[in-house]
Amino acid sequence: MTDQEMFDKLRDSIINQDVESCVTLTKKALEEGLFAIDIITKGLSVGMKVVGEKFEAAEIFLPQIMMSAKTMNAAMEILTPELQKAKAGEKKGLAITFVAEGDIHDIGHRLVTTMLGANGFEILDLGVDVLNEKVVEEAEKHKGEKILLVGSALMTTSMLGQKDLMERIKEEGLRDSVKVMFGGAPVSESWIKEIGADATAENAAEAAKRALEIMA
Ligand code: HCB
Repeated sequence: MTDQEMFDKLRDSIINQDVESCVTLTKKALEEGLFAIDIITKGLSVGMKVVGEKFEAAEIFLPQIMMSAKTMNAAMEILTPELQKAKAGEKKGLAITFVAEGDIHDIGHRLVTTMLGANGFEILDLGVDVLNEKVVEEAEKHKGEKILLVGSALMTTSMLGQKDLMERIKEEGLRDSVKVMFGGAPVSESWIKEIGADATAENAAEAAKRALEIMA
C-alpha cells in the first residue's frame, strides 16, 4: 500500500465511523514508519472535514458525527504518545490553551496542545467552554512569564468571543505581556488582523511552528 492509499483508508475509517478499522490502520501506519502528525493531518483530519461537509449538507446527523469523533479519539489515544516523544529540551514559554465559551469541540484543541507541549511549551490546559474572565485571570496570575494564549473556536458564534477576549486583555493592561494565537475552522488571517491577535494556523503542526516564531 502506498502512503496515500493508507491516508485515504484512514480518512474513510473516520467517515464510516469504523473504530476497529481506524485503530488497526493507525497501528499499521505507525509500524510502516509514517509520522503520527501526517497520519492525523493527511488522513484522519481530512475525514473529519468530509464529515463536517456531510453534516452541513444534511447527509448525516449528530449521532454520526459523534461516532466519527469517537473513532478519531480512539486513534488519538495511540498517536498522542508518539507526538509527545518529540519533546524539546529548552522551555519556550507557557501556553495557556482553551476552547471558547459555548464551544465543546476539543479534538483540534487537544492536538494543538499536545504539539505545543512536544515543542517545548509548558502547558496550562483550561479545557472547553472557557469564559474569557478565566483566561484573563490566568494570564494575570502568570504575568512576568513568557505567555502564549492559544484559543480554539469551531463555530462562527463562539469565534466572536475572541474579539471580546482581545478587548479585555487590552483593558486589563495585559496586551504587552501575552502573545495570542487563535485557530479553528472559521478563524481566518483577516479575522486575526481585525481583532488584533498575533497569529493563526491551519493545523497543529503549523500552530507549533507559528507559536515558536511569535515567541522567539
Ligand atoms: Co460540530 N460543528 N457541532 N461537533 N463538528 C462543526 C464545527 C460544524 C462546522 C459542522 C458544519 O455544520 N459544517 C458546525 C459549526 C458551524 C458554524 O458555526 N460555522 C458544528 C455544529 C453546528 C455543531 C453543533 C451546534 C451541532 C448541534 O448540536 N446541532 C454542536 C455544538 C456543540 C458545542 O460546541 N456547543 C456540535 C457538536 C459536535 C460533536 C460533539 C458531535 C463533535 C465534537 C466532539 C469533540 O470535539 N469532542 C463535533 C464535530 C466532531 C464536528 C466536526 C465534524 C469536526 C471537528 C473536528 O474535530 N475536526 C466539525 C466540522 C469541521 O470542523 N469542518 C463540526 C478535526 C480537528 C483535528 O480539526 O479544525 O478542530 P480542528 O482543529 C485543527 C485546526 O483548526 C487547528 O489545528 C487543529 C489540529 O490540526 N486549530 C488551531 C485548532 N485550534 C487551534 C488553535 C490555534 O491557536 C491554532 C490552530
